[in-house]
Amino acid sequence: MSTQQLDPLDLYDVRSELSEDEIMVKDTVARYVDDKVIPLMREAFEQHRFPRHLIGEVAELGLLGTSIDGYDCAGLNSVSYGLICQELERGDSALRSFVSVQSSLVMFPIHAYGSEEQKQRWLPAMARGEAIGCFGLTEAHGGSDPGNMKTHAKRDGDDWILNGSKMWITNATIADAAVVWAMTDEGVRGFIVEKDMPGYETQEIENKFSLRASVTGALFFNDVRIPAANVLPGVSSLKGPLSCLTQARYGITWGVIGAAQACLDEALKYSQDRILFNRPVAHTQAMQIRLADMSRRITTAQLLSLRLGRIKDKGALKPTQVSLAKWNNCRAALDIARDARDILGGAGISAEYVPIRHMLNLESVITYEGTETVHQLVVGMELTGTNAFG
Ligand code: TGC
Ligand code: FAD
Repeated sequence: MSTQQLDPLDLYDVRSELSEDEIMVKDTVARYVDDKVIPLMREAFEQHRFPRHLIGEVAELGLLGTSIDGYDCAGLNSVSYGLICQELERGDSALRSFVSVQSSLVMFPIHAYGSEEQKQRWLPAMARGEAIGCFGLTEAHGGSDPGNMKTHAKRDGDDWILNGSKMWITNATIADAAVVWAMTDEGVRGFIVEKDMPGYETQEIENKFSLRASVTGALFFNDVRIPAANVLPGVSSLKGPLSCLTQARYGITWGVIGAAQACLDEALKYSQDRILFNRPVAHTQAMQIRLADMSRRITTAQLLSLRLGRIKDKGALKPTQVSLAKWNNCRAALDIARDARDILGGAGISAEYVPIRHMLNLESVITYEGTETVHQLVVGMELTGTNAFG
Protein backbone atom coordinates (compact mmCIF):
# COMPACT_ATOMS: atom_id res chain seq x y z
CA MET A 1 0.00 0.00 0.00
CA SER A 2 1.37 3.43 -0.90
CA THR A 3 2.07 5.92 1.89
CA GLN A 4 2.62 9.67 2.31
CA GLN A 5 0.85 11.40 -0.47
CA LEU A 6 -1.57 13.63 1.43
CA ASP A 7 -0.77 16.70 3.47
CA PRO A 8 -0.76 15.29 7.03
CA LEU A 9 -2.22 18.56 8.36
CA ASP A 10 -4.93 18.77 5.68
CA LEU A 11 -5.90 15.20 4.85
CA TYR A 12 -9.10 16.15 2.97
CA ASP A 13 -7.40 18.93 1.00
CA VAL A 14 -9.59 21.67 2.45
CA ARG A 15 -7.16 24.08 0.80
CA SER A 16 -8.58 23.16 -2.60
CA GLU A 17 -12.00 24.39 -1.44
CA LEU A 18 -10.63 27.90 -0.85
CA SER A 19 -10.78 30.77 -3.33
CA GLU A 20 -7.57 32.35 -4.61
CA ASP A 21 -8.12 35.33 -2.31
CA GLU A 22 -8.64 33.07 0.70
CA ILE A 23 -5.46 31.12 -0.10
CA MET A 24 -3.54 34.38 -0.39
CA VAL A 25 -4.78 35.53 3.02
CA LYS A 26 -3.94 32.17 4.59
CA ASP A 27 -0.45 31.97 3.10
CA THR A 28 0.40 35.58 3.96
CA VAL A 29 -0.57 35.12 7.59
CA ALA A 30 1.12 31.70 7.74
CA ARG A 31 4.43 33.20 6.55
CA TYR A 32 4.14 36.03 9.04
CA VAL A 33 3.46 33.59 11.89
CA ASP A 34 6.39 31.35 10.91
CA ASP A 35 8.82 34.28 10.59
CA LYS A 36 7.76 36.71 13.29
CA VAL A 37 5.46 35.03 15.80
CA ILE A 38 6.58 31.46 16.49
CA PRO A 39 10.21 32.45 17.22
CA LEU A 40 9.18 34.66 20.14
CA MET A 41 6.10 33.03 21.67
CA ARG A 42 7.95 30.57 23.88
CA GLU A 43 9.80 33.37 25.65
CA ALA A 44 6.71 35.58 25.84
CA PHE A 45 4.80 32.69 27.43
CA GLU A 46 7.58 31.98 29.92
CA GLN A 47 7.89 35.67 30.81
CA HIS A 48 4.11 36.10 31.14
CA ARG A 49 4.25 39.01 28.69
CA PHE A 50 2.20 40.01 25.65
CA PRO A 51 4.59 41.09 22.86
CA ARG A 52 2.91 44.43 22.18
CA HIS A 53 4.88 45.19 19.04
CA LEU A 54 2.83 42.45 17.33
CA ILE A 55 -0.19 44.78 17.42
CA GLY A 56 1.43 47.14 14.90
CA GLU A 57 2.47 44.19 12.73
CA VAL A 58 -0.98 42.57 12.57
CA ALA A 59 -2.52 45.99 11.93
CA GLU A 60 -0.04 46.61 9.12
CA LEU A 61 -1.08 43.29 7.57
CA GLY A 62 -4.72 44.44 7.73
CA LEU A 63 -5.79 41.71 10.16
CA LEU A 64 -7.90 43.84 12.54
CA GLY A 65 -11.64 44.22 11.92
CA THR A 66 -11.32 42.31 8.65
CA SER A 67 -15.05 41.56 8.37
CA ILE A 68 -15.96 45.27 8.33
CA ASP A 69 -16.39 47.10 5.03
CA GLY A 70 -15.07 50.66 5.11
CA TYR A 71 -13.56 52.58 8.06
CA ASP A 72 -10.07 51.49 6.89
CA CYS A 73 -10.98 47.80 7.36
CA ALA A 74 -10.31 45.07 4.82
CA GLY A 75 -13.89 43.86 4.20
CA LEU A 76 -12.87 40.20 3.89
CA ASN A 77 -15.31 37.31 4.02
CA SER A 78 -15.86 35.08 7.05
CA VAL A 79 -13.74 32.20 5.75
CA SER A 80 -10.78 34.57 5.43
CA TYR A 81 -11.31 35.76 8.99
CA GLY A 82 -11.36 32.11 10.08
CA LEU A 83 -8.13 31.35 8.24
CA ILE A 84 -6.48 34.35 9.88
CA CYS A 85 -7.51 33.01 13.30
CA GLN A 86 -6.24 29.53 12.38
CA GLU A 87 -2.81 30.73 11.33
CA LEU A 88 -2.40 33.12 14.28
CA GLU A 89 -3.35 30.44 16.79
CA ARG A 90 -0.88 28.04 15.19
CA GLY A 91 1.57 30.53 16.69
CA ASP A 92 -0.15 31.06 20.02
CA SER A 93 -3.71 31.43 21.30
CA ALA A 94 -2.71 34.76 22.89
CA LEU A 95 -2.26 36.52 19.57
CA ARG A 96 -5.48 35.07 18.16
CA SER A 97 -7.21 36.19 21.37
CA PHE A 98 -5.98 39.73 20.88
CA VAL A 99 -7.32 39.77 17.32
CA SER A 100 -10.63 38.11 18.32
CA VAL A 101 -11.28 40.67 21.01
CA GLN A 102 -10.29 43.68 18.93
CA SER A 103 -12.19 42.53 15.83
CA SER A 104 -15.19 40.52 17.01
CA LEU A 105 -15.86 41.86 20.48
CA VAL A 106 -14.99 45.54 20.17
CA MET A 107 -15.04 46.65 16.52
CA PHE A 108 -18.05 44.43 15.68
CA PRO A 109 -20.43 45.96 18.28
CA ILE A 110 -19.27 49.50 17.49
CA HIS A 111 -19.94 48.80 13.82
CA ALA A 112 -23.23 46.93 14.40
CA TYR A 113 -24.74 49.04 17.19
CA GLY A 114 -22.72 52.29 17.32
CA SER A 115 -23.55 55.78 16.06
CA GLU A 116 -21.81 57.09 12.94
CA GLU A 117 -19.73 59.34 15.18
CA GLN A 118 -18.59 56.37 17.30
CA LYS A 119 -17.70 54.41 14.17
CA GLN A 120 -15.67 57.27 12.71
CA ARG A 121 -13.89 57.87 15.97
CA TRP A 122 -12.94 54.30 16.86
CA LEU A 123 -12.97 51.94 13.87
CA PRO A 124 -10.15 53.38 11.75
CA ALA A 125 -7.96 53.87 14.84
CA MET A 126 -8.65 50.30 15.95
CA ALA A 127 -7.97 48.91 12.46
CA ARG A 128 -4.58 50.66 12.53
CA GLY A 129 -3.85 49.27 16.01
CA GLU A 130 -3.55 52.81 17.38
CA ALA A 131 -6.49 52.26 19.74
CA ILE A 132 -6.87 48.99 21.63
CA GLY A 133 -10.18 47.65 22.87
CA CYS A 134 -11.46 45.20 25.45
CA PHE A 135 -14.89 43.65 26.05
CA GLY A 136 -16.40 43.56 29.53
CA LEU A 137 -19.21 41.08 30.00
CA THR A 138 -18.07 38.49 32.55
CA GLU A 139 -18.43 39.21 36.26
CA ALA A 140 -16.75 37.40 39.13
CA HIS A 141 -19.91 35.73 40.43
CA GLY A 142 -20.64 33.70 37.27
CA GLY A 143 -19.58 34.24 33.69
CA SER A 144 -21.81 31.56 32.18
CA ASP A 145 -24.89 33.49 33.26
CA PRO A 146 -24.31 37.05 32.03
CA GLY A 147 -28.02 37.89 32.35
CA ASN A 148 -27.39 37.97 36.11
CA MET A 149 -24.93 40.86 35.82
CA LYS A 150 -24.66 43.29 38.75
CA THR A 151 -22.86 46.07 36.89
CA HIS A 152 -25.46 48.74 36.27
CA ALA A 153 -25.89 52.22 34.85
CA LYS A 154 -28.41 54.91 35.71
CA ARG A 155 -29.34 58.00 33.71
CA ASP A 156 -28.24 61.34 35.16
CA GLY A 157 -29.44 64.06 32.81
CA ASP A 158 -27.89 63.28 29.43
CA ASP A 159 -25.13 61.22 31.08
CA TRP A 160 -25.05 57.79 32.66
CA ILE A 161 -23.44 56.76 35.96
CA LEU A 162 -21.78 53.34 35.79
CA ASN A 163 -20.99 51.13 38.80
CA GLY A 164 -19.74 47.57 39.15
CA SER A 165 -16.86 45.40 37.99
CA LYS A 166 -15.86 42.89 35.32
CA MET A 167 -13.51 39.95 35.66
CA TRP A 168 -11.25 37.92 33.34
CA ILE A 169 -11.07 40.58 30.65
CA THR A 170 -8.59 40.14 27.78
CA ASN A 171 -6.58 43.34 27.07
CA ALA A 172 -7.99 44.94 30.26
CA THR A 173 -4.94 46.96 31.28
CA ILE A 174 -3.78 47.92 27.79
CA ALA A 175 -7.13 49.00 26.37
CA ASP A 176 -7.87 52.57 25.37
CA ALA A 177 -11.58 51.79 25.28
CA ALA A 178 -13.66 49.09 26.94
CA VAL A 179 -17.03 48.05 25.53
CA VAL A 180 -18.82 47.35 28.82
CA TRP A 181 -22.23 45.74 29.13
CA ALA A 182 -24.35 46.94 32.05
CA MET A 183 -27.91 46.51 33.30
CA THR A 184 -30.12 49.59 33.04
CA ASP A 185 -33.82 50.31 33.51
CA GLU A 186 -34.06 49.89 29.73
CA GLY A 187 -32.31 46.47 29.58
CA VAL A 188 -28.66 45.60 28.93
CA ARG A 189 -26.83 48.53 27.27
CA GLY A 190 -23.30 48.81 25.88
CA PHE A 191 -21.02 51.64 27.05
CA ILE A 192 -17.71 52.75 25.58
CA VAL A 193 -15.61 53.43 28.66
CA GLU A 194 -12.41 55.37 27.94
CA LYS A 195 -9.23 54.64 29.86
CA ASP A 196 -8.90 58.06 31.53
CA MET A 197 -12.50 58.45 32.71
CA PRO A 198 -12.55 59.25 36.45
CA GLY A 199 -13.66 56.29 38.58
CA TYR A 200 -12.51 53.69 36.03
CA GLU A 201 -9.64 51.39 37.06
CA THR A 202 -8.11 48.19 35.77
CA GLN A 203 -5.96 45.54 37.38
CA GLU A 204 -3.93 42.79 35.75
CA ILE A 205 -4.48 39.16 36.80
CA GLU A 206 -1.05 37.71 37.60
CA ASN A 207 0.21 34.14 37.84
CA LYS A 208 -1.89 32.56 35.13
CA PHE A 209 -0.76 29.14 33.95
CA SER A 210 -2.65 29.56 30.68
CA LEU A 211 -2.57 32.26 27.99
CA ARG A 212 0.51 33.64 29.68
CA ALA A 213 1.34 35.71 26.60
CA SER A 214 -2.04 37.47 26.78
CA VAL A 215 -3.06 40.34 29.05
CA THR A 216 -6.00 39.43 31.30
CA GLY A 217 -7.45 41.67 33.99
CA ALA A 218 -10.36 43.12 35.93
CA LEU A 219 -12.27 46.35 35.30
CA PHE A 220 -13.71 48.47 38.14
CA PHE A 221 -16.32 51.23 37.77
CA ASN A 222 -16.97 53.56 40.65
CA ASP A 223 -19.52 56.24 39.69
CA VAL A 224 -18.00 56.55 36.23
CA ARG A 225 -19.80 59.34 34.34
CA ILE A 226 -20.44 58.23 30.77
CA PRO A 227 -21.64 60.83 28.26
CA ALA A 228 -24.58 59.88 26.04
CA ALA A 229 -22.18 59.98 23.07
CA ASN A 230 -20.43 56.87 24.51
CA VAL A 231 -23.55 54.69 24.72
CA LEU A 232 -24.18 52.25 21.86
CA PRO A 233 -27.58 53.37 20.57
CA GLY A 234 -28.43 50.28 18.55
CA VAL A 235 -29.18 47.63 21.16
CA SER A 236 -30.73 47.33 24.63
CA SER A 237 -30.85 43.64 25.50
CA LEU A 238 -28.59 40.69 26.22
CA LYS A 239 -28.75 39.95 22.52
CA GLY A 240 -26.18 42.74 22.05
CA PRO A 241 -23.26 41.08 23.84
CA LEU A 242 -24.37 37.57 22.87
CA SER A 243 -24.32 38.50 19.18
CA CYS A 244 -20.69 39.61 19.60
CA LEU A 245 -19.89 36.24 21.15
CA THR A 246 -21.27 34.51 18.06
CA GLN A 247 -18.68 36.35 15.93
CA ALA A 248 -15.78 35.58 18.26
CA ARG A 249 -16.79 31.95 18.84
CA TYR A 250 -16.90 31.43 15.09
CA GLY A 251 -13.27 32.62 14.83
CA ILE A 252 -12.25 30.37 17.72
CA THR A 253 -13.58 27.30 15.92
CA TRP A 254 -10.92 27.99 13.28
CA GLY A 255 -8.24 29.21 15.67
CA VAL A 256 -8.00 26.03 17.69
CA ILE A 257 -7.43 24.02 14.48
CA GLY A 258 -4.14 25.91 14.12
CA ALA A 259 -3.08 25.01 17.66
CA ALA A 260 -4.01 21.36 17.03
CA GLN A 261 -2.07 21.29 13.74
CA ALA A 262 1.03 22.62 15.49
CA CYS A 263 0.74 19.81 18.05
CA LEU A 264 0.19 17.06 15.48
CA ASP A 265 3.14 18.37 13.48
CA GLU A 266 5.39 18.20 16.54
CA ALA A 267 4.11 14.74 17.55
CA LEU A 268 4.68 13.38 14.03
CA LYS A 269 8.26 14.65 13.85
CA TYR A 270 9.12 13.55 17.34
CA SER A 271 7.69 10.05 17.04
CA GLN A 272 9.46 9.50 13.70
CA ASP A 273 12.82 10.55 15.19
CA ARG A 274 12.43 8.79 18.52
CA ILE A 275 14.03 5.32 18.43
CA LEU A 276 12.61 2.96 21.03
CA PHE A 277 13.02 -0.82 21.03
CA ASN A 278 15.18 -0.49 17.88
CA ARG A 279 12.67 1.33 15.70
CA PRO A 280 11.02 4.74 15.42
CA VAL A 281 8.15 4.77 17.87
CA ALA A 282 5.96 6.11 15.01
CA HIS A 283 6.23 2.63 13.44
CA THR A 284 4.31 0.99 16.27
CA GLN A 285 0.61 0.29 15.88
CA ALA A 286 -0.31 2.03 19.12
CA MET A 287 1.43 5.25 18.09
CA GLN A 288 -0.07 5.26 14.61
CA ILE A 289 -3.55 4.89 16.06
CA ARG A 290 -2.95 7.92 18.27
CA LEU A 291 -1.62 10.01 15.39
CA ALA A 292 -4.46 8.88 13.13
CA ASP A 293 -6.96 9.88 15.77
CA MET A 294 -5.47 13.39 15.88
CA SER A 295 -5.75 13.59 12.12
CA ARG A 296 -9.39 12.44 12.24
CA ARG A 297 -10.25 15.13 14.76
CA ILE A 298 -8.44 17.88 12.86
CA THR A 299 -10.10 16.91 9.58
CA THR A 300 -13.54 16.91 11.20
CA ALA A 301 -12.87 20.32 12.75
CA GLN A 302 -11.66 21.76 9.43
CA LEU A 303 -14.78 20.60 7.62
CA LEU A 304 -17.07 21.95 10.33
CA SER A 305 -15.41 25.38 10.29
CA LEU A 306 -15.31 25.64 6.53
CA ARG A 307 -19.00 24.74 6.26
CA LEU A 308 -19.79 27.19 9.09
CA GLY A 309 -17.89 29.94 7.28
CA ARG A 310 -19.74 29.33 4.04
CA ILE A 311 -23.08 29.43 5.90
CA LYS A 312 -21.99 32.65 7.64
CA ASP A 313 -21.04 34.24 4.35
CA LYS A 314 -24.52 33.43 3.05
CA GLY A 315 -25.96 35.24 6.10
CA ALA A 316 -27.69 32.09 7.35
CA LEU A 317 -25.62 31.29 10.44
CA LYS A 318 -27.45 30.21 13.61
CA PRO A 319 -25.80 30.52 17.06
CA THR A 320 -26.49 26.83 17.77
CA GLN A 321 -24.34 25.87 14.78
CA VAL A 322 -21.49 27.94 16.20
CA SER A 323 -21.95 26.29 19.61
CA LEU A 324 -21.61 22.81 18.10
CA ALA A 325 -18.35 23.73 16.37
CA LYS A 326 -16.92 25.66 19.34
CA TRP A 327 -17.57 22.63 21.54
CA ASN A 328 -16.28 20.06 19.03
CA ASN A 329 -13.20 21.94 17.87
CA CYS A 330 -12.01 23.12 21.30
CA ARG A 331 -12.45 19.63 22.74
CA ALA A 332 -10.58 18.12 19.78
CA ALA A 333 -7.71 20.61 20.03
CA LEU A 334 -7.33 20.23 23.78
CA ASP A 335 -7.34 16.40 23.56
CA ILE A 336 -4.80 16.53 20.71
CA ALA A 337 -2.52 18.89 22.65
CA ARG A 338 -2.68 16.71 25.76
CA ASP A 339 -1.93 13.55 23.76
CA ALA A 340 0.89 15.25 21.83
CA ARG A 341 2.38 16.27 25.16
CA ASP A 342 2.36 12.62 26.21
CA ILE A 343 3.76 11.38 22.89
CA LEU A 344 6.83 13.51 23.57
CA GLY A 345 7.31 11.74 26.91
CA GLY A 346 9.37 13.76 29.38
CA ALA A 347 10.35 16.22 26.66
CA GLY A 348 6.66 17.02 26.39
CA ILE A 349 6.74 19.02 29.58
CA SER A 350 9.42 21.32 28.19
CA ALA A 351 8.53 24.65 26.58
CA GLU A 352 11.17 23.79 23.96
CA TYR A 353 8.35 21.89 22.26
CA VAL A 354 4.99 23.45 21.47
CA PRO A 355 2.40 20.98 22.84
CA ILE A 356 2.47 21.95 26.51
CA ARG A 357 2.13 25.67 25.70
CA HIS A 358 -0.82 25.00 23.39
CA MET A 359 -2.29 22.56 25.91
CA LEU A 360 -2.18 25.12 28.71
CA ASN A 361 -3.60 27.85 26.45
CA LEU A 362 -6.43 25.61 25.28
CA GLU A 363 -7.56 25.14 28.89
CA SER A 364 -8.66 28.79 28.67
CA VAL A 365 -10.00 28.56 25.16
CA ILE A 366 -12.34 25.69 26.06
CA THR A 367 -13.62 27.80 28.98
CA TYR A 368 -13.95 31.30 27.58
CA GLU A 369 -16.55 32.33 25.04
CA GLY A 370 -18.91 29.82 26.65
CA THR A 371 -17.71 26.72 28.47
CA GLU A 372 -18.05 23.28 26.90
CA THR A 373 -21.13 22.62 29.05
CA VAL A 374 -22.78 25.86 27.96
CA HIS A 375 -22.38 24.92 24.31
CA GLN A 376 -23.61 21.36 24.90
CA LEU A 377 -26.73 22.77 26.56
CA VAL A 378 -27.32 25.21 23.70
CA VAL A 379 -27.31 22.27 21.27
CA GLY A 380 -29.46 20.22 23.67
CA MET A 381 -31.98 23.06 23.80
CA GLU A 382 -32.15 23.16 20.00
CA LEU A 383 -32.77 19.42 19.80
CA THR A 384 -35.33 19.12 22.58
CA GLY A 385 -36.91 22.55 22.64
CA THR A 386 -36.30 22.61 26.41
CA ASN A 387 -34.13 25.22 28.12
CA ALA A 388 -31.94 23.38 30.65
CA PHE A 389 -30.29 26.58 31.91
CA GLY A 390 -33.15 27.17 34.32
P1 TGC B 1 -31.36 33.96 26.37
O1 TGC B 1 -32.66 34.36 27.01
O2 TGC B 1 -31.22 32.60 25.82
O3 TGC B 1 -31.00 35.01 25.21
C1 TGC B 1 -31.17 36.41 25.35
C2 TGC B 1 -31.31 36.99 23.96
O4 TGC B 1 -30.09 36.79 23.22
C3 TGC B 1 -30.33 35.97 22.07
N1 TGC B 1 -29.15 35.08 21.94
C4 TGC B 1 -28.20 35.25 21.03
N2 TGC B 1 -28.05 36.13 20.04
C5 TGC B 1 -26.94 36.05 19.28
N3 TGC B 1 -25.98 35.14 19.48
C6 TGC B 1 -26.09 34.23 20.47
N4 TGC B 1 -25.12 33.32 20.67
C7 TGC B 1 -27.23 34.25 21.30
N5 TGC B 1 -27.65 33.53 22.37
C8 TGC B 1 -28.84 34.04 22.74
C9 TGC B 1 -31.62 35.24 22.36
O5 TGC B 1 -32.27 34.87 21.16
C10 TGC B 1 -32.39 36.29 23.14
O6 TGC B 1 -32.88 37.24 22.20
P2 TGC B 1 -34.27 38.01 22.47
O7 TGC B 1 -34.51 38.80 21.23
O8 TGC B 1 -35.27 36.91 22.73
O9 TGC B 1 -34.06 38.84 23.70
O10 TGC B 1 -30.23 34.31 27.44
P3 TGC B 1 -29.65 33.44 28.62
O11 TGC B 1 -29.13 34.38 29.65
O12 TGC B 1 -30.64 32.41 29.08
O13 TGC B 1 -28.40 32.85 27.88
C11 TGC B 1 -28.19 31.60 27.52
C12 TGC B 1 -26.64 31.31 27.42
C13 TGC B 1 -26.22 30.46 28.59
C14 TGC B 1 -26.47 30.54 26.13
C15 TGC B 1 -25.79 32.60 27.38
O14 TGC B 1 -25.93 33.32 28.57
C16 TGC B 1 -24.32 32.32 27.18
O15 TGC B 1 -23.89 32.18 26.02
N6 TGC B 1 -23.49 32.21 28.27
C17 TGC B 1 -22.04 32.10 28.15
C18 TGC B 1 -21.41 33.45 28.33
C19 TGC B 1 -20.13 33.61 27.56
O16 TGC B 1 -19.85 32.92 26.62
N7 TGC B 1 -19.36 34.58 27.96
C20 TGC B 1 -18.16 34.93 27.20
C21 TGC B 1 -17.61 36.27 27.66
S1 TGC B 1 -16.51 37.00 26.51
C22 TGC B 1 -15.15 36.04 26.48
O17 TGC B 1 -15.07 35.02 27.05
C23 TGC B 1 -14.04 36.57 25.65
S2 TGC B 1 -12.62 35.62 25.60
C24 TGC B 1 -12.01 36.28 24.18
C25 TGC B 1 -10.63 35.99 23.88
O18 TGC B 1 -9.72 36.35 24.64
O19 TGC B 1 -10.44 35.41 22.78
P1 FAD C 1 -18.76 29.70 35.73
O1 FAD C 1 -19.82 30.31 34.89
O2 FAD C 1 -18.80 29.95 37.20
O3 FAD C 1 -18.78 28.13 35.48
C1 FAD C 1 -18.24 27.18 36.42
C2 FAD C 1 -18.55 25.75 35.94
O4 FAD C 1 -19.97 25.54 35.93
C3 FAD C 1 -18.08 25.48 34.51
O5 FAD C 1 -17.54 24.19 34.42
C4 FAD C 1 -19.36 25.55 33.68
O6 FAD C 1 -19.32 24.76 32.49
C5 FAD C 1 -20.35 24.97 34.68
N1 FAD C 1 -21.74 25.36 34.37
C6 FAD C 1 -22.21 26.59 34.06
N2 FAD C 1 -23.53 26.56 33.85
C7 FAD C 1 -23.92 25.27 34.02
C8 FAD C 1 -25.19 24.59 33.94
N3 FAD C 1 -26.31 25.24 33.64
N4 FAD C 1 -25.22 23.28 34.19
C9 FAD C 1 -24.07 22.60 34.52
N5 FAD C 1 -22.85 23.19 34.61
C10 FAD C 1 -22.80 24.50 34.36
N6 FAD C 1 -14.92 37.46 29.60
C11 FAD C 1 -15.21 38.67 29.03
O7 FAD C 1 -16.30 39.20 29.23
N7 FAD C 1 -14.29 39.31 28.25
C12 FAD C 1 -13.06 38.80 28.00
O8 FAD C 1 -12.27 39.40 27.27
C13 FAD C 1 -12.72 37.54 28.59
N8 FAD C 1 -11.47 37.02 28.42
C14 FAD C 1 -11.11 35.89 29.11
C15 FAD C 1 -9.78 35.45 29.07
C16 FAD C 1 -9.40 34.33 29.81
C17 FAD C 1 -7.98 33.89 29.80
C18 FAD C 1 -10.37 33.61 30.56
C19 FAD C 1 -9.98 32.40 31.35
C20 FAD C 1 -11.67 34.05 30.61
C21 FAD C 1 -12.06 35.19 29.90
N9 FAD C 1 -13.37 35.69 29.99
C22 FAD C 1 -13.70 36.90 29.40
C23 FAD C 1 -14.33 35.06 30.88
C24 FAD C 1 -14.94 33.77 30.34
O9 FAD C 1 -15.88 34.05 29.36
C25 FAD C 1 -15.57 33.03 31.53
O10 FAD C 1 -14.51 32.50 32.31
C26 FAD C 1 -16.50 31.91 31.09
O11 FAD C 1 -17.64 32.44 30.44
C27 FAD C 1 -16.96 31.05 32.28
O12 FAD C 1 -17.40 31.84 33.34
P2 FAD C 1 -16.82 31.55 34.82
O13 FAD C 1 -15.34 31.53 34.73
O14 FAD C 1 -17.42 32.54 35.74
O15 FAD C 1 -17.31 30.09 35.18
